[in-house]
Amino acid sequence: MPDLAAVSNSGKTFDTYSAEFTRIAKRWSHANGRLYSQLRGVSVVNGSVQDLAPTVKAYVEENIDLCQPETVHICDGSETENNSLVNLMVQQGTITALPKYQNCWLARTNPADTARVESKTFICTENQSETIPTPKEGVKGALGHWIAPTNMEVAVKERFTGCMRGRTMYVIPFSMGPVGSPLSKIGVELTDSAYVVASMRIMTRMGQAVTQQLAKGADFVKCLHSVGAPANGFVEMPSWPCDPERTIILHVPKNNEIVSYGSGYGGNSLLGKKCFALRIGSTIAHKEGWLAEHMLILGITNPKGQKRYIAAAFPSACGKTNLAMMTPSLPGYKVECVGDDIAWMRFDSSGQLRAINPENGFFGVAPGTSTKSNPIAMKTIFKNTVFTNVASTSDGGVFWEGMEDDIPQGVTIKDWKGRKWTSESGSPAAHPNSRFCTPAAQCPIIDPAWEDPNGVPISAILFGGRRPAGVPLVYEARDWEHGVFIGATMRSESTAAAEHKGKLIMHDPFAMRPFFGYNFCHYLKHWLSMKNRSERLPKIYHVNWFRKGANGKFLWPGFGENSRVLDWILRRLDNEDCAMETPIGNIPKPGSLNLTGLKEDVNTDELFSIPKDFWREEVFAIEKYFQEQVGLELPEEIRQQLKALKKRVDTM
Ligand code: OXD
Ligand code: MN
Repeated sequence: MPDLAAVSNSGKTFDTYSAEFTRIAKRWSHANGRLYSQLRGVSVVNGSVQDLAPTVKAYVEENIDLCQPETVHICDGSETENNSLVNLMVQQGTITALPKYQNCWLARTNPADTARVESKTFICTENQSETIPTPKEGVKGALGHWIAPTNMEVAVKERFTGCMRGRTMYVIPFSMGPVGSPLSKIGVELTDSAYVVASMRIMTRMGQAVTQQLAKGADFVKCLHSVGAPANGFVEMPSWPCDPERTIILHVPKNNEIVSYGSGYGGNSLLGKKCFALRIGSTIAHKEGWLAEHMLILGITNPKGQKRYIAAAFPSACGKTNLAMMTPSLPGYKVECVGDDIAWMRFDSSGQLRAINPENGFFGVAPGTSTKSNPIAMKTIFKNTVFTNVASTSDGGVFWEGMEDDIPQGVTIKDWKGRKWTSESGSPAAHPNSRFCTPAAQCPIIDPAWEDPNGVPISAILFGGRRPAGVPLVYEARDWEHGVFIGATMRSESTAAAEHKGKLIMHDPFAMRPFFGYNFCHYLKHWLSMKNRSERLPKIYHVNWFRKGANGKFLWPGFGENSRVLDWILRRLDNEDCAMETPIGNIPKPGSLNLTGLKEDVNTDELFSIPKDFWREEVFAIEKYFQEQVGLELPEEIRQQLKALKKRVDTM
């Protein structure tokens, strides 16, 4: 409430007092028994303006002026708030109930808005070289996109002016990481999408507790988001307004600021995830001396009861969620999940690398998730979950490729566009990038320390990708520098997580190619510099579950059997003499990978072979990539690593 006493004590006449009172009374009204106020003349329909820190209030006001919403809703993160947003979305046709499960919802997006749009994602810095290395003349840069500040200003004005007219601006205070942890960071997202609010409530710690941290003066990352419609024109699908033609995702590291327009989908709109936790996060980490990475974090306990934590970077849709929730096939092993997508890691004062999962939920790729591939995910996702672009079943449930065995007889299916679907339809039932958005705390194997404010101690880092040919199941880096080189030279088959078509083998250094917040070469130097921070650096490995044999079939069964690879890694961490040197790194000595009880025959010779021709081409591809994308900026240590690999491969 405004301070009326201050008004009455200000020595004004009764008339001015009464006029002022009327003005204040107009600004404040009672509705549903709650006090509502205004900001910049716009009604605040939920939450209290007085709870907002002055810096947050100023940020909201500035964007009210720009976006011109009809109302403002300050999110408190409560269940009541969530229920009313869910009701609103049901009325608008954005989501429908899935009565087969408890509190689960299905959203269908505009088919033009189904994935991250890497081509429309930019980092804004004064100089291009802060954002991306300078590619060779005539070559298109593939390590991010730069935008100049003046161009960004024009792009924002053009798109955001009046974009929320007639609608509500939601103010979402959120924390990446447990509220109050020294490793966590705060953000405030302004959005015109109720779907985004409901999803951010799952994916982040959101609402009142964060507002309180902000009131204590905590810094925050500014996140502005609009679906861009209907105020800006014709909407083809009113239940999922968006503006795909003009979608743009902008990041300003200097101001810790994110601006996203035109898409309501996933990483484009849930700004805590890729935009904050990775792109802006990596720039903050660079400044502050830590690492913000596209990595899962898992805890693994061996049969002796010894527990270790591992972080692993795989490109999008390459099985991070499956590994993070693995059910080990090796007896006596236990895996527990800390996170499935992002790790924030820093060395503590004793030189131990510690990691937190900054997220609060899983935004997992649905197709391929099944009782066989990931039974733990299947036990996690059927309550309190928002599914997007999966298929629906006549008994009020969901379906996607991989769930064939879970569909009762007689049940019919509608595909992600709502059309009748059968296995003969000739198109997938669920969109290949369809997702479940589900609270992490529901995971039956969530690690007891997953919210430890100090993070969990990391013993090993894994890099990996989908490599159908030439790359063995596992190899170990010779040392930290070699490990950084392995991360820098990661390649993987493209997936549906972004807008790429076809199955290309793409360079995806550190699985961060779409998520670097600053120049890749500076990022490499930052990783290399970590070796000066500790004498207890984690060991680094490369894994590949996806190698195919001459018959075109996978050589390795994957999933729970990957525990055999983790077992070998853990034994290496215990300095067991179970590795042998090869030109690319150390692989298991023959017979040292525990294959006892494996149900199918595995051709280990083929699985671990290192074909000279393949590796010559690999070295050539890496050399070309560095020459074209990075040129002289490539750190000397990486250049030397490449030279040494080439020599080792040539003399194979
Ligand atoms: C994701 C991605 O959504 O990497 O996690 O695309
Ligand atoms: Mn990801």
